[in-house]
Amino acid sequence: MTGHLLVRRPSPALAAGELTHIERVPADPALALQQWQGYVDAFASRGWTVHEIDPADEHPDGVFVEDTVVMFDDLAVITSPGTASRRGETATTEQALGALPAELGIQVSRILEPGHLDGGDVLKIGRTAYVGATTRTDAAGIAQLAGLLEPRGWQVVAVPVTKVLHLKSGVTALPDGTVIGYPPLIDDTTIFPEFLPAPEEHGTAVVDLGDGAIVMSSDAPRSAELYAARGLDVVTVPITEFEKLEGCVTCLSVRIRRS
Ligand code: CIR
Repeated sequence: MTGHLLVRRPSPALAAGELTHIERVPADPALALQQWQGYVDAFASRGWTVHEIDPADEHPDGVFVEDTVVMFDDLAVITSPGTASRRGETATTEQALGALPAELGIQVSRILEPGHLDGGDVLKIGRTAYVGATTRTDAAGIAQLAGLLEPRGWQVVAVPVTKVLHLKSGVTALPDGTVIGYPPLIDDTTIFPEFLPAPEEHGTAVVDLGDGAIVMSSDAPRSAELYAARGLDVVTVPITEFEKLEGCVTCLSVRIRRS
């Protein structure tokens, strides 16, 4: 199973992006562009159709498109970013969704001010959406999301997150639904029915590439071995310049699946 991939090339101003939990280390925009291309190629070479959202160079964090829209089946929920510098990113994401093939049947809803929600706070497992309560995502944003999803058969579970930027900075899920995370950065691992500790901080973020493959950071070799030992085809990509900005493999794209 592959699908359509929404991405946005990194801004030359990437190094000025927001930082909440880590110290600033200068990011190199030229290396970031090269790493971004490698990330996109990992999907394209496995059959994903890549769609570029218009550049938003005035937004240093614009490359982290996951924060601007979350897909639930055919429903695209345009978010309401929790930090002012990122609020202008959603309009171009919505335009890009409008340009996708009509046969995908995508409907669009929006989280509205004064509620806030960043896509990086939403972890989908089966028909459950775990939503991080963070500095970016507030109770009003979570309530609006629940109002959109519960009538569509989804369960929304709020998760306290205090040690990392977004819920998915600390945990993501393997294709079989097992939640993986680095315990020192997680408030409460018992929320998740199946939890597997990752041995490295940068080993907690994976994206399902389809057909038993995942993509993850190359900065977590022990975690990569752990997932490979579970029978997964593990593709690693260097994303150091995005990690300097509290980004990870999930943040750099939005996946729209087709079976
Ligand atoms: C920010 O603070 O918004 C960016 N520097 C990093 C966003 C990372 N996005 C994500 O985890 N989904």
